Amino acid sequence: MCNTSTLLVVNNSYPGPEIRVHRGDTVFVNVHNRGKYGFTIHWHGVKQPRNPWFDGPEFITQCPIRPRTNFTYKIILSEEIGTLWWHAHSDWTRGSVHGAIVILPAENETYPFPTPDGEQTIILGKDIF
Ligand SMILES: [Cu+2]
Repeated sequence: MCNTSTLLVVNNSYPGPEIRVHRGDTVFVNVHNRGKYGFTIHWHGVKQPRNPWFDGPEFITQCPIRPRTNFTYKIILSEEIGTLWWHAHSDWTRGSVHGAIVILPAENETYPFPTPDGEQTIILGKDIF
């Protein structure tokens, strides 16, 4: 038996848009909440030294972004490299609001492994932490 469900997503995309940056970058992401519920975004695996107010856990480091408002995250990358991910961090919203953060080497660096022949996109599963 089939049924249809409505999901909260980012930019009509599931998973949400990929953020592609370089190691050591500072990234600004302006989140416009056009949904019906408040939520936050967590940048999973990004250490953000001395920058906890943009880490995203709801009611711990920030209040939810209310419907019809926006919030600009300042994401400070340090030693991270490779693929991390971002996801909503408020109750059930984390089930559908997520996407990849691809962190390439800095402009003056090479990969810490042989240069890949290509890339493959893998859709994240249901195990969300
Ligand atoms: Cu997380």
